[in-house]
Amino acid sequence: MASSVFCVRRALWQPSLGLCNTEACHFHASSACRAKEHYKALVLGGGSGGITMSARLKRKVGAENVAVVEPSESHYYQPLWTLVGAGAKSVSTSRRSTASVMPSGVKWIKSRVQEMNPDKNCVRTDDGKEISYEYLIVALGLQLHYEKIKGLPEGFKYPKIGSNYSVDTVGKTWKALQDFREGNAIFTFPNTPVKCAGAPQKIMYLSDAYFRKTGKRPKANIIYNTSQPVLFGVKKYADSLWNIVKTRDLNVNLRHNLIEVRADRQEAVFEKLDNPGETVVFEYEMLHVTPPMGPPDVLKSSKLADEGGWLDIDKDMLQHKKYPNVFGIGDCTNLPTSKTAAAVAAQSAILDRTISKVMKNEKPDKKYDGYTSCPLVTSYNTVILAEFDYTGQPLETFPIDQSKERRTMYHMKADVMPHLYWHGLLKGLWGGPGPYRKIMHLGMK
Ligand code: FAD
Ligand code: UQ1
Repeated sequence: MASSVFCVRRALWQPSLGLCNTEACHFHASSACRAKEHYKALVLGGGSGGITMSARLKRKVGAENVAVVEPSESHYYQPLWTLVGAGAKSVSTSRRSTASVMPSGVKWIKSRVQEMNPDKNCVRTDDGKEISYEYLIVALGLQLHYEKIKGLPEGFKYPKIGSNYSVDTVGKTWKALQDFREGNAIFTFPNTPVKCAGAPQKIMYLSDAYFRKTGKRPKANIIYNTSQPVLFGVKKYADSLWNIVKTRDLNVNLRHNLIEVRADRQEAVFEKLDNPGETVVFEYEMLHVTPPMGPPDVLKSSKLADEGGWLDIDKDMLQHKKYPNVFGIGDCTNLPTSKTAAAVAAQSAILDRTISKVMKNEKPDKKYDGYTSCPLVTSYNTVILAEFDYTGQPLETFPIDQSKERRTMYHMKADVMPHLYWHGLLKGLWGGPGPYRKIMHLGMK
């Protein structure tokens, strides 16, 4: 490992000569991995974190020196899917072509990364291409595992079941809501880390509101079956949510993990995590599934992963713990904070700074505080805006009590955030609300 560090330093001391020009260097990329393509900055994944970082790197090193590996033709603003599942937005408003969000001049490599070889500074794609790099930014997101629930994903071909977590199934949530007649409406939370940990219950509050609006509420028994021991991880917001759950007559079962869906019979099987071996079967008239999630396979099988399979980076600087020319952002990382686009925004500003420093062979100085945010949609016109840091302490932008349901925050979530995403975050111009927080709180205690 010492030789890798040595290499990075040499490359930094002699930027005009390109990467590692001595025989002593272990990762002279072009000879080591026979790559035909080489980039100063290679970004893996063209989702929220990948596009954001490619825009920032373009400003740093020039568009021609940056490439993004991303197989999908479409880029989605996933936070909108909560509202799509509830019929408040159309799925088409969440989509843009990958070509249109790729910063101009940046090379889009339309392939899937199949292997990462950080000892040789090179990756291999599914079409056999080898690409070498000087700096690698890993932004591969996470993988959904519907197949870990018995009966899925094939159960999605039946009605009454949907999932806001995939573009293929989010429309089925709205259909199930509209088709609901009488019975149990069940919402689940798996026994794994998830992205946007509030989303599994946001759709429950929206469903409750929809049933009330359409006169179906007296015929609906609304149930939230979560693997978690709590309703939400931060007490301030959990207290507000428990209040809502009580006043709206919603039933919460903690430590209930979905293990099987019998979609032909409209039955869902849960294991009780506190009583090993015990299962319970619920009939449903509507089922919203939040699938188990995990790190991407390609990452899990690489040297870049920690023991859990997530990208092993320093929680302050976002630099890989063993490979100093590798960095990470977003859902694929092992940062101990809640996985959201809001977190990606805050991380992008820090990572930008860290990479600048490393490129100049200086010590990174700015630290990521774990900032993340979850706009908890509690009806068709209210949101509780949860914002917090690594310590689980609220880190609120606005000088008001954000644990209260507010119409202004719904407007921010539904109408303002999409613009901030497409025109601010993805252009590398929005690094989270941190700088504005101080101004907002001026004069406050
Ligand atoms: P992604 O944006 O998922 O991007 C990963 C990219 O990697 C994808 O484009 C994928 O195609 C690509 N990829 C995967 N494998 C490979 C491979 N082998 N080779 C090359 N490319 C690959 N966040 C909020 O801040 N607020 C919210 O209200 C909110 N609500 C949400 C609601 C829902 C229903 C969902 C699903 C998410 C929500 N999020 C929310 C979370 C947010 O969308 C994610 O945290 C964010 O998109 C993470 O960005 P990322 O770049 O890490 O991953
Ligand atoms: C945010 O920065 C962000 O990324 C663009 C989101 O993702 C969609 C969010 O949901 C939120 C809440 C933030 C934080 C921004 C403000 C103004 C509080």
